[in-house]
Amino acid sequence: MSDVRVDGSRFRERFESFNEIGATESGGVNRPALSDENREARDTLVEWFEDAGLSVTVDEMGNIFGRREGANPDLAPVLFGSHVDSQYNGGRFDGIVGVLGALEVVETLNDADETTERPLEVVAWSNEEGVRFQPDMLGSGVFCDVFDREYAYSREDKDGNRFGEELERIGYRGEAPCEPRDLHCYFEVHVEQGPFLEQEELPVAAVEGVFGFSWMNVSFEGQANHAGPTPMDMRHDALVGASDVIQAVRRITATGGVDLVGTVGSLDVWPNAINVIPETVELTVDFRSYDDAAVDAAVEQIEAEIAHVAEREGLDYEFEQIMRVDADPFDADCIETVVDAIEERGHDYTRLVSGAGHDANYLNTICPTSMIFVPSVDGISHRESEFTEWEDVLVGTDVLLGAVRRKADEV
Ligand code: HGY
Ligand code: MN
Ligand code: MN
Repeated sequence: MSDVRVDGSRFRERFESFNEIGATESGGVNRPALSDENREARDTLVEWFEDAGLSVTVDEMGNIFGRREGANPDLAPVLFGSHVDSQYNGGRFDGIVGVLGALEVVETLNDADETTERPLEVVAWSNEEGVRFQPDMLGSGVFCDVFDREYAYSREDKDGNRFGEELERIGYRGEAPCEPRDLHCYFEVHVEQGPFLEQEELPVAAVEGVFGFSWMNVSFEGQANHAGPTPMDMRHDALVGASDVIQAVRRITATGGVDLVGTVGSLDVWPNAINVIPETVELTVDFRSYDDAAVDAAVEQIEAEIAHVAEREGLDYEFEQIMRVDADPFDADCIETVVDAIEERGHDYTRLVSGAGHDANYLNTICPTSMIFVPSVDGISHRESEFTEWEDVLVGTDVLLGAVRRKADEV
C-alpha cells in the first residue's frame, strides 16, 4: 500500500471555518440538532462532499451520506463518519473530528488518485447528542432499526417542536429510506471525552467497545402551596422527592459496580418561585457501565426509590426509560485493523472502552464496527473549552485512513 498521509493544513482550515458556524463567544459552538445553525452546517457539509466528488444522499432521518465509487460497485461499502450536531454551547471537536476527518480521508485518496476495491461512504448522523430531542443517536438508531421513523419524528423538544417537522423546516427530510443495508464495516474517529489518553501521554487508542447506558425521564407531581402558612406535615413537595432521587443516584453508583456512573443532568421545577412549594419537577437520569447487568440493576433500584419517595411525600410520579443501549464489544477484526493502522505509523497506543455513547453503538448491531480515539485535553468534553491538540487529530485521522484503505481492499 503506497504511503499517503492526510493533509493537515487543508483539514485544519476546513475545521476552523466549519466551526465559525454557531460559534459562541467563549470559543465553543451552539449547533443543536435541526437548529438553523445545524442547517447551515449541513449545507456546508453537502457542498464540501460534492466538491470532493462524492455523490450525496440525504435519508428520511436527515442522515447525510457521501459515496465514492470503488472498482467494484457491487461490493458493500466501507462506511465511516460521525455527527455534526452539537451540545448547547458544546465543544468544537465532538463529532466534527469524525465527519471532517472522514472527508479528509476521501480528499487524500482523491489526491493520490487511488481507487479502492469497495465503495466508500462518509456519513454525518442526525441528532447524535440527544440534547434537543431525546433520545440520542436517533438518526443512526432509525438506520439500525432500533427506533422506528414515526417514533423519531414524534420526539419533541422543550418548546414542543417535533423532530419530523423541524427536519422538514430545515430541508433535510430526505427521500432515501433510513434502514439497515449491506455494509462491509463502520469506523468512527472521535475525541476520547475522558482523561485517560492524556494521563498516559498517548496520541491514539483503538476502541474495543462502548458502555451500555440507560436514559430515563422522571416526573413528580405534588401540590403547590404558600411557603409560609403551610405546615410542614401538610406539604407535598415535588422538589423534596427529586432531591432524594439525586442522592439515590449517587448512592447507587457508589455500590453498583466498578465503572457504573450516574447523572441527573436536567431538572425543571414548576412554578419555580421562591415562596411557592414546588408542584411538579421533571428530571432525567443517565446510568452507564460496560457491565449491562450493573446498568439494569441501577435502573431497577432507582425506580424503586422513586416509588418509595412518592409514597412518603404523597406525590404522583411517572417513570419512563426512554433509551437502553447495550454494551456490546466491537468487532475483533475491525479493532485489529485499527491497531495495524496505528502500528504501521509507529504510534504508541492503548485500547480503551468508551464511556460516551456514539453512533457506533448502533452500527455495531448491523455491521463490524470499531472506533479510534484521540486525547481530550484535561479530559473535558460537552463544554465550550473542549480541546484536542491538532497533531493528535491528525494522528487519529491518519489511522482512519489506514483502517479504511485496509478494509476497502478486502474482497
Ligand atoms: O450521551 C452521549 O454519550 C453522547 O454524547 N450522545
Ligand atoms: Mn459525539
Ligand atoms: Mn457528545
